[in-house]
Amino acid sequence: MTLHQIPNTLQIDSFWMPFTANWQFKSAPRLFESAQGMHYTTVDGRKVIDGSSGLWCTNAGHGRREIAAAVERQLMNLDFAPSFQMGHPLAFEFANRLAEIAPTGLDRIFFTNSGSESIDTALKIALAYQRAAGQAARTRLIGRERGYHGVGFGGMSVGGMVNNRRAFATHLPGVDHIRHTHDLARNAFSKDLPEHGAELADDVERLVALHGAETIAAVIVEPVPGSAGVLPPPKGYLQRLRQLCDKHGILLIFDEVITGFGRLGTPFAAQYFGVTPDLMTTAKGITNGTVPCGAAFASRKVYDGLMTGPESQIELFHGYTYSAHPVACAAGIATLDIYRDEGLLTRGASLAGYWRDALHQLKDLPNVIDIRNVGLMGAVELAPRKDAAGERGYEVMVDCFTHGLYLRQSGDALAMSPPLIVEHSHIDELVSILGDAIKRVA
Ligand code: PXG
Ligand code: PLP
Repeated sequence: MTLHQIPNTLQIDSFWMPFTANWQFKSAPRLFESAQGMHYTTVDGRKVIDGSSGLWCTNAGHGRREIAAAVERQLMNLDFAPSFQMGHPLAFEFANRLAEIAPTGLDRIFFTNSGSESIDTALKIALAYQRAAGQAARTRLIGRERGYHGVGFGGMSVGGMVNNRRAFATHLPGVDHIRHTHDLARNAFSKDLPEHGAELADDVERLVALHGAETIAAVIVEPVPGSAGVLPPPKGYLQRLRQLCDKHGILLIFDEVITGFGRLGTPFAAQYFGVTPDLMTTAKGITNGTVPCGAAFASRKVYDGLMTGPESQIELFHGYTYSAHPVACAAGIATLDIYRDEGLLTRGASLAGYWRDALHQLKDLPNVIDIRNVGLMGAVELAPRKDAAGERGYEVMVDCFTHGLYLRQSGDALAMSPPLIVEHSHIDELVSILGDAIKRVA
């Protein structure tokens, strides 16, 4: 089989692919068939190193037998159990295990099936909490430009990536956005956190002046925006955001769907930055990407604020058929066992320096206008071609795939975050393939 050729028995028309140029893809499909450890194998039998942990989710690497075994055991023992007015022990055990690694005090856990659902859940909890606290006028939700919070109407509305919003005219009312922090003029080629831009958090004051603090329920940000191309926050920015939210009685939500489960060398980014939000959204790495699952973490203040009784009252009219699905709980507990036994939630801390130095070696290659890193996340940004933004990035992504590296492209930025089992030799391999691709595409 030649490169990119697909089995001629495979019909590819019916699957409407998500976030994909379907027409372009189907004319030259890129198909994975299996995966083990740090590598995928394509349908034409080539090994491809996984530079982006699948879609930022396979934090413990691929093909983990312990998770597969736990899933099989669970399916045979209790395949489904309702979590509405019923329960099963594994859900409580999984929540307790998550609470053990959570940022201080964020130990009340609501299960979902994805990041998008976790965002919807956290936004709805924030609104319900404010209302229960006698602040029913606090209905506004504030996001940030360039933010990605999934694709539900809530997440889309607070999100700030223009292409994800444009075609869908109806957004939640009363949403506004603070400015993003990406500032190439001042911060290009920063190592770890950029020096400039903590004052951009003061944009919260602008929206408070415009709308009135008494109308704002919550601010939601990714501690490190991932989909927009890995944008580490300026030093002191998140601390300032926390102070301003406290000053104005606004809940702070961290969307840790990407940054959660060890990506920065701490269990969550909240711990890396020493800033604790009131609510935190997660998914992806919660089951090592194996079984769909997500969770919204809430502080005691938020949870207790909604537990007002009477005893027979349902406190939150919200939940999914598959909230705390037994198979997801089994996969999640097996995943947390691996993270604990292999020290993966902190392993990134010892690799971050090597990762940073390796990425920044690409600084002088053609068209490279920025390199960013924090923890085990990183991105290389290329200058856009005239009138063809994203084209160069796409070509580099395809060239990398052809030469054995899978990574994510966001416009002209190539975004990476390898599984946390990565070794120095893998980082060398990844950076070498990416560097050659950048030179070839030029
Ligand atoms: N919040 C954040 C911060 C995310 O990164 C979501 C919410 C939504 O999660 P679900 O599970 O509903 O997809 C995400 C998802 C990429 C890429 O490479 C990023 C995501 C998903 C797919 C691709 O940019 N992030
Ligand atoms: N649509 C219908 C008709 C339903 O009955 C349900 C759940 O019972 C849903 C949507 C929501 O599905 P889920 O709980 O899987 O999000």
